[in-house]
Amino acid sequence: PDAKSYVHPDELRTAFALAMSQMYRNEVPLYGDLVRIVQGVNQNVLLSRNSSADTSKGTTDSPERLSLERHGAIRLGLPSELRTVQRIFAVLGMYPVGYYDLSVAGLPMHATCFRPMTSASLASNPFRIFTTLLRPELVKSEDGARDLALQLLSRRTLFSPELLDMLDTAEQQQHNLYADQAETFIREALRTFSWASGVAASTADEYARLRAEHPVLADIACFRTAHINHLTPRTLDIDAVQRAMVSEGMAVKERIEGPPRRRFPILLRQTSFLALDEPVHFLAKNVASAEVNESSSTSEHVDSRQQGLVEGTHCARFGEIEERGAAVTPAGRHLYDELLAQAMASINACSDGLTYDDILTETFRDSYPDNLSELCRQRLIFCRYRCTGNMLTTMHPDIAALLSRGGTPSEIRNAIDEDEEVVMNWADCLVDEGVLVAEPITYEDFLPFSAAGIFQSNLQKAGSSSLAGVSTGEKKVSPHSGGAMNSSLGCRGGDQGSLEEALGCSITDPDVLYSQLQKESLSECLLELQLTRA
Ligand code: OOG
Ligand code: NI
Repeated sequence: PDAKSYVHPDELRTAFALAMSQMYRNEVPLYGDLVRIVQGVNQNVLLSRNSSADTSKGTTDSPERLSLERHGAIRLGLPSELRTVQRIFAVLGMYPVGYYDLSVAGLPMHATCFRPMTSASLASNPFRIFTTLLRPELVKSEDGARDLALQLLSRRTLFSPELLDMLDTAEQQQHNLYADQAETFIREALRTFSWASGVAASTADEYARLRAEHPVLADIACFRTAHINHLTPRTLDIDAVQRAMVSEGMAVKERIEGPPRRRFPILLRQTSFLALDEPVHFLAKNVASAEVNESSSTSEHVDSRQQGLVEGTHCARFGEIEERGAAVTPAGRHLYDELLAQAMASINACSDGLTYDDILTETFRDSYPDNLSELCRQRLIFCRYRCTGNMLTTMHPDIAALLSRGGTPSEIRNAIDEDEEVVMNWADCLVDEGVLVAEPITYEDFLPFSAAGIFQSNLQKAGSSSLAGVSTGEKKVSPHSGGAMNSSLGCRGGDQGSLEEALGCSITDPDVLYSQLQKESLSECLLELQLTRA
């Protein structure tokens, strides 16, 4: 019938994200509480913003986007798993953006973020999944933990046959699905990311061996699913949500990751409630030895022979909140990284009772501009430009020359590429004259040191002794080096090439996307001004 048409990937992503949120709420009820708190705080902030008509505070994202907005995280063990996950997310309009080397923080993994890339898709639903892949070569493993992990991983199947069928179908239909297919796809994809009642794929003993090597190894290799380990709603005031979480009695991570609280938010600030101890059912019998003893080849065959399960616990799943500010340029990022390092050096040298957050606030106050016009003028943030409707009085000769090079949008964009600084300076003038307004572009990505801080506060139980570097009170510990939960891992540097090989496609550089958005908005303004002048 001709009523049959494809579901738009943006719609599919929204349906998937809502279903995932519902699933996680059922699995981790505390996440439901978190969503409720965040919605309350966001409503208050929006009310007070409307009444003061204040648009200088950063995000101009719609309230609709805000209420839908969240990110999740999964941890994968094998390149082949990542390849299929990449295919799943492509159907949802999510593509790998950004490379995150987590070895800088002592974690044997690297990551990318699957997210929408166009401004229209981001506005419709920016749902993202931070996806890490184990780097077995970074696990020291003198006692065979690495081999055990790989053995366990080689035995599991994350994807149901129905899901794989649906992926083939979607790819035959240029990454599209009809409504009935979409329903199957979402149901089966969610299965991949569910907790699956905590039935482990290993024995308690195997789990203990991996955990002793590195807690993340056990979390990745001992389960049957690529369970999401948190879902993160976006808030407009993370400090208010943090206070509300504490007053509701949640065990909350001690400090907020990312930049300090500012009048004009940049990048990303994050905090979480700590991971919960959850019941796990371990296999009673070692699958490998069962295979040897009974020469059974399929794991299903072995599973059906499991006589009872052994009860245990696993601590990894948590709830996180985030506050998003402006995307910064490479120069803005460089300054951010530098000030972070400076604050860290100061806390280690400091002895007069200041907390890391005090020092961070102070370090940024003196050196990182905290208002829109200075941030723009110093080219520290990416902006989207709009015409206000005020007439252009004089055309700058350089711009006139630039416009004379062509009249189509793509010709103008090329001209901007060649003469970006001229156009940016001109944009500054027009903003001053009230012909253009600049709005910050929301940061859609992640921060590797923050991610490491979140990881480390959740991989071990609160108060656990080897948890390095996430405590505000502790002064001689670097808050971000994270450091070796296990001393075996040195800093080996990233390996984007091998992550891309696993993905089967290249990773997009987020700065390229932000810069494109900025230039597109400028070229649209140029065209509009030229037309209204003529
Ligand atoms: C991922 C942690 C990173 C974030 O928001 O920075 C992350 C994980 O724990 O698997 O989600
Ligand atoms: Ni997160």
